Amino acid sequence: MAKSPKASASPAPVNDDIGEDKRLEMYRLQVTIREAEQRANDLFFQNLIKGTSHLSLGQEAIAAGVAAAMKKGDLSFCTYRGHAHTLARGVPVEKVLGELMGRDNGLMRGKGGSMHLTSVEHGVMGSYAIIGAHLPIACGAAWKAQYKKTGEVTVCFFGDGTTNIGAFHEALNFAVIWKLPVVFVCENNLYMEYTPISEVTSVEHPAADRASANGLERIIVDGNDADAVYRIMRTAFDKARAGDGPSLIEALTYRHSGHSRADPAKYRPEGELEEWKKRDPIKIYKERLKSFGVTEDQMAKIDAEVMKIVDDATEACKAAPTTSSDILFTDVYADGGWAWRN
Ligand SMILES: Cc1ncc(C[n+]2csc(CCOP(=O)(O)OP(=O)(O)O)c2C)c(N)n1
Ligand SMILES: [Mg+2]
Repeated sequence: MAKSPKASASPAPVNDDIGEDKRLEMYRLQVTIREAEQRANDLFFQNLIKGTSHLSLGQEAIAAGVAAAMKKGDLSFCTYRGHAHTLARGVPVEKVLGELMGRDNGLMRGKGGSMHLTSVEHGVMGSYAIIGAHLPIACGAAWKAQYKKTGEVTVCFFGDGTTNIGAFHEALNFAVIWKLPVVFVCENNLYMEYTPISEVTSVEHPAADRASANGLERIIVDGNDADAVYRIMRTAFDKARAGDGPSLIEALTYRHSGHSRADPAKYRPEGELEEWKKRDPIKIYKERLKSFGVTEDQMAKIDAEVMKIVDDATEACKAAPTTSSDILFTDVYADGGWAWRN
C-alpha cells in the first residue's frame, strides 16, 4: 500500500511567515472547493449535470496554496480535474456550477462543461483533457511573459501519470534552456485513471526524481498542507520573477473519490482511503488555524458563508435557462487572426 505522510499537523513556527489573513484566505478557498465539488457530485446524482467530471476532493490544499501565492495577471493551466484551480483563482461558484450544468449562466455559457473551464479574465488559461498537452502551451504563455517583460508567472498543473508522457519531458527541457517563468506542479495522487503510478514508473517520485535530468532541484511537498504548498510556491515564484527560470514541484496527495464520476475506485487497497482521510487537508488546516489562535466560531462563520454561496449558486443555476443552440458557433474561434497575433 502506498504510504501517506505522517499524520500530524506541524507545530506552529515561532516566526509566523504567513499571517492570519493569508491563512484565512487559504481556509476559505479550501472549503469553497470542497463544498462546490460536493455539490457538483450531488447534482450529478440528480441528473442535473450531464457528461463526466473529475473531482479534486482531498486535493484542495494544492489549489489553495498555489493560488494564494499567485498575483493577479499570473496564469494557470490545468487538466480536466480543474474545478479546484478555477475556483481558487476567483471564478465564482455560480459560473462553475452553471458551466457543469450546461446553463446559460455558466463560465462559457454552458458550451464547455466540466473539462473545459477557462477564464482569461481570471488568468485561468484553460483546462486540458489531453494528458500532457498543456505543458508546452504553458511554456508558450511563459515565453510571452518573458518576451514582453510583463513579470507574470505561469503555473501548470498535471498529474503523476502525465510524467510518463513525452510532452512532460519536452516542456521541461524547453523551459530550462529558455529560463522560462513557469512553475510545473505535479499533483501526485498515487493513481492515474485506475493504475497505481508506482506500477508503471521507473522512479519512486515520478516528477521530482526526474528533475535532475533537466538540471532542476528535486522538490517534494506535502500536498495536503496548504501552508507547505504556499511556502514552496512563494519560493518558486520569486525565482521565476527574478528571471532564474522554472521549477518543478511534486505535491503528494490523494483523491478521495474515483478518477471520474463513473469510477467507484474499487482497485484501491482496503484502508488506503481511510488512512489518507486522517490527513484530510481541511482537517489539517483547522488544526493549524487553531494553533494560531483562530477560534471555532471564526471558522464556522466562514463555513456558513461558503455554504450560502454554494446554495445560492445552485438555485441560480437551476433557475437559469439551458444553453441555446443559437450560440453554438459564437466564441468558438478567435476572430480575424491578425488582431490577436500582433
Ligand atoms: C494523451 C492521453 N492519453 C490518455 C488519456 C486518458 N486519460 C485520461 S485521465 C488519465 C490518467 C491521468 O493520470 P494523472 O496524470 O495521474 O492525473 P489524475 O487524473 O490523477 O489527476 C488518462 C490516461 C488522455 N486523456 N490523454
Ligand atoms: Mg494521478
